[in-house]
Amino acid sequence: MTSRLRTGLLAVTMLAVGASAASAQATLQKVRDKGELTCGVNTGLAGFSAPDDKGNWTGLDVDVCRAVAAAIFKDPAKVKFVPLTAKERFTALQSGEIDVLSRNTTWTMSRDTSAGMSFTGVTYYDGQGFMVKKSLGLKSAKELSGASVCVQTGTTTELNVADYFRKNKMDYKPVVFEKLPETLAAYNAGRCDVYTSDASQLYATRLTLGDPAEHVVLPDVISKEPLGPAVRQGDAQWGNIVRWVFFALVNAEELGVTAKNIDEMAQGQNPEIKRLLGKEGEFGKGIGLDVDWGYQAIKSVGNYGEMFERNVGEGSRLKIARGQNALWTDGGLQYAPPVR
Ligand SMILES: N[C@@H](CCC(=O)N[C@@H](CS)C(=O)NCC(=O)O)C(=O)O
Repeated sequence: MTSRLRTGLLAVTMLAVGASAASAQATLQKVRDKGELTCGVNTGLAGFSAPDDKGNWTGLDVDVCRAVAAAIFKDPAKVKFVPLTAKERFTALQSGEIDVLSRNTTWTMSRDTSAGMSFTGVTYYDGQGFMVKKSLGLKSAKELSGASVCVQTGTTTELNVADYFRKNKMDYKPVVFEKLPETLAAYNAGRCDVYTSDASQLYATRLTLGDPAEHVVLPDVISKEPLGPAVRQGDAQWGNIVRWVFFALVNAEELGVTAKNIDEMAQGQNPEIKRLLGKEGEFGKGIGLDVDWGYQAIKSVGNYGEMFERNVGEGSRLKIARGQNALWTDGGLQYAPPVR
């Protein structure tokens, strides 16, 4: 190779690297140019993301995106929701079809390191469980040897169930589907003995079965399913926006800031609250947003506890206890680094 050719090649390579680094940093700009955030969500899972008959989306995963939109646009309505199946979700993020994936997705090492995406936090600590018909009279998952198990493909659920039965030296027959309605219909029609998924989803989907009281969730929790939002790898600023918006919601709960009292709290003297709400310091700068990024997020969806209760807790049909999702100060796992 001549040295001119080599210099030329080097220049081309540097250009390409420069271009990809620039585009990698561009998600915030892209979102601003579109005038809305494109958010990948579940096709319909009560409490997490579900559209009503007018096409309004609600749920914990939905609120995460609304909070991000509010931090950017000062308007939680500037979000386009894209419903995705378990199998479709990662391609949608990798291809740029969505800006953030907020769809009951478990943070695992392979997804975080080898699938072109990065997780930004844990919005719901979950674990995998089993649901069976009450009439079977089962008390524990250990009694499931020989069972046929309805499960959705492209999920950690499918992998965990294989581990669980192997570890316990039990046989099972997987009955695998791509979509949730098919999986549930199969379970309901008796094509399998067991339906397995993240425990939160067992409670959500049980409500959609003919008579919920005919089904029981077994007490066994067989895995760790830390669910959280993910962004494309390589855009650190964008990852920081999604990460810190969620941290702001958790910090707000810890500091007693709610959607209702936020204006009053912003006038108070607590320096931690002043920083969180943009009354002191310029913490939005590092993420390319205005000083009131945290204020806007909290004002629009409430703090994490409010979001939890409204969507999946006492204020919802699901009535899930805070459990591991309580704040660390209440014996739970939710803990956010400080704004300072
Ligand atoms: N958290 C697990 C499971 C997520 C998942 O997709 N679960 C299914 C079973 S309920 C689901 O949400 N399906 C809804 C759909 O595909 O529309 C993962 O990230 O792999």
